[in-house]
Amino acid sequence: MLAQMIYPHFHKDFVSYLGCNLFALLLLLLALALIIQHETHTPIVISTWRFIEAVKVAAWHVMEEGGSAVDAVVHGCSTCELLQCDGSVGYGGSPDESGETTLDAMIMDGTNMNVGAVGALRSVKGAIEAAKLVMEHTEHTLLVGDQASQFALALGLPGPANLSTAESLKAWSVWRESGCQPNYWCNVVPDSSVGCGPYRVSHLSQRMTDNKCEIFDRTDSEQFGSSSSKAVGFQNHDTISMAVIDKRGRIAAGTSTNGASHKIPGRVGDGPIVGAAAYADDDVGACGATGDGDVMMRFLPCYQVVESMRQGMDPASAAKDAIARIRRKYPSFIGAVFAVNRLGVHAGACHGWLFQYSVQDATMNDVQVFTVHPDAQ
Ligand code: SD4
Repeated sequence: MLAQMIYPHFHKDFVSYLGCNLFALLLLLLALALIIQHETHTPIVISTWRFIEAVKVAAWHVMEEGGSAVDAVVHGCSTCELLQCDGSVGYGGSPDESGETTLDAMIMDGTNMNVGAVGALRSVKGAIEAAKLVMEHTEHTLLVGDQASQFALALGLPGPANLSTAESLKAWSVWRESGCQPNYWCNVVPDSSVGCGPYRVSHLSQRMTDNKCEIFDRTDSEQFGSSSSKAVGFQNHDTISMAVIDKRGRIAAGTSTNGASHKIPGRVGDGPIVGAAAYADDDVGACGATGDGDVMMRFLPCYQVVESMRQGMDPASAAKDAIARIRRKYPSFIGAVFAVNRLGVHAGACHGWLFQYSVQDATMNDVQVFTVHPDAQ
């Protein structure tokens, strides 16, 4: 009132001022929405290697069916388990020293950081399904071995099944005939670099001549040969690690693998270790890894990637940094990671081998494969 007495046009001017500002605000919001829509590539599915079918199945689940990120990861990884992707996912691959195939898997829900995982799973083909049962029906995170199998069977998964195939048994007998080379033993007698076990712990005085574990080589990668002579190498990789962002922005990640060929029975790799082979957080993004799990799990590279992105690193720098941290201590390790932030921006980094990862996002009609060259050092 007072304002109107002093300045008669106050009301009119104020209303038009308000109107103009509201209009500007609406324009701003519209522009912001357009920018965000343009910048986000979600929903998105990313998987290690050229696992086209697995990505398609997961992408269909989130994009066509509007399903959850967790279910998409499980569908995608299950597809690879059934297809025995490149022999290193699912039954019939990576026989251990006794010829048996065992499976590792994990699923992580980045909305509530809930995780289920199984390690050294026997007699059950559906490893990622078993991991999901752990996540959804227990307060535990990781079940292993025979007891994990009993748990999965009791909760309805098909089995018990024989996880060996004619091919895996053949690979095992070829390995036996080659004097059990390569293997994962060191500092034992008889010398594990020339023959089979059973092995015993070698005395300190004998160690001068014993083969050393390559993983102790931190300075000279030439000295003990490269990792490609080990069981995880160029011809033997392909664990599936997958990350999915669904329509609601929920992020999940998971892994399924039969591990490393000729592993010592009982060995559990990085696959079911949270933050090692996969990690997800709705607030930030996700990561998947593949490679020499025995070394990589010591660095939790996927946890590192997600935390680096949380601190502001872009996905490419975060992936490179995680690989560099391992390389500094283990110059001859073989491994790779992919990183994806919550907008669906992705990148990969690798060391010791050429890495490929597969992507389908909301803007793509089909799966695209990205190739990442190893870092220079
Ligand atoms: C493992 N990380 O069990 C797996 C093997 C792998 O590419 O990823 N190979 O160590």
